Amino acid sequence: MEEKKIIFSGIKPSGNLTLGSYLGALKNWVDLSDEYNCYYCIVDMHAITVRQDAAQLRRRTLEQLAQYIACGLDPAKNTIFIQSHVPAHAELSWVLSCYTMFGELSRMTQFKDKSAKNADNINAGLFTYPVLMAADILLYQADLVPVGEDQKQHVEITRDIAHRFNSVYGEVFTMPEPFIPKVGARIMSLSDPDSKMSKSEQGGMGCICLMDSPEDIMRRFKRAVTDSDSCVRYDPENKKGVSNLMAIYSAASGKNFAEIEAEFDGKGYGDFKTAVGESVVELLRPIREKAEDLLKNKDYLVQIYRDGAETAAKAAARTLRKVYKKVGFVER
Ligand code: AQP
Repeated sequence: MEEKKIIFSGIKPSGNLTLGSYLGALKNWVDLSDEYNCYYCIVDMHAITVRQDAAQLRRRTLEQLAQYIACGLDPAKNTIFIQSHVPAHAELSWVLSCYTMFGELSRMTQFKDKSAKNADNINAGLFTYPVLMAADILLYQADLVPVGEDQKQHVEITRDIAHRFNSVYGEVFTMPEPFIPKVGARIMSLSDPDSKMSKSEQGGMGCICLMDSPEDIMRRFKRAVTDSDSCVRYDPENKKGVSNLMAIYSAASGKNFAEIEAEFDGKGYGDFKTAVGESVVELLRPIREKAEDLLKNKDYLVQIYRDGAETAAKAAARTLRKVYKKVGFVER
């Protein structure tokens, strides 16, 4: 029997998971989990590149695990684990940082964005973030990395690092490919359709979290920024707000853009926003309820992340051993 191809992906517990995290990442993770051997991680080490409150980070990490499972990730089929539980991530990251150029890290869009937003804490970790991400992916010899559009550049630098290492030492790392969903790859803020819906920018009217109440979700959709021409038409250049709502509606309802345009032909934005809001409420309701249930059973969650770390550590150790040997470290 042919061996299953490997997937790695992760999300930082830097805020509560959003509709963007779900449509851009988690939904696809679930779809891919039958066909691939999947490693799905909670990347807590990435989260501390921006200052976090320790108690909140710990709480969010567990909540995120519950939400992964509630979104449909079956722990029996997928390796679900916490990044800091597998030390090989930090170890490989150091080695790879010696094969990554200062210039290439300086070109990363996310570094530029995050350093502008955190001007008082432009730490080295924020700068070397893509190296740790490369280590995450390459440790598991991943073939595919399902991510939203915003993370494509980080998968590309991972390929460059892998290529550089392989050209010195032979085929040590599998070349990973990004896997970007057709719909939902970049969900924008409801209050500012020019910026991405982000976990770390919660609290305003622009962000929908997986655990939000139906009332909050409806209120935010009803206030979503659109435009003044009252026509539901997909035009991401000129009608950013409406096109974002259409992408959300399409992902939540399964309808394509032509069907959505026909459905709201001659109707105002009020009806449209209500329909989008209701479809998201129904999409998220079972996820929220299941996550709330799971969070009542801490022992179960602990068992899942311990088992996950054990499986992940075995796979990671194989790659790390090979890398250490190639670069010339004496065997323990
Ligand atoms: N708005 C989005 N639309 C589509 N996909 C998205 N993703 C995140 N936001 C959207 C995808 O979800 C995964 C989460 O990655 P992450 O948490 O490690 O990094 P991120 O992209 O930096 O996520 P956030 O929510 O913006 O977090 P903060 O605010 O902490 O930086 C990735 O696959 C991402 O593409």
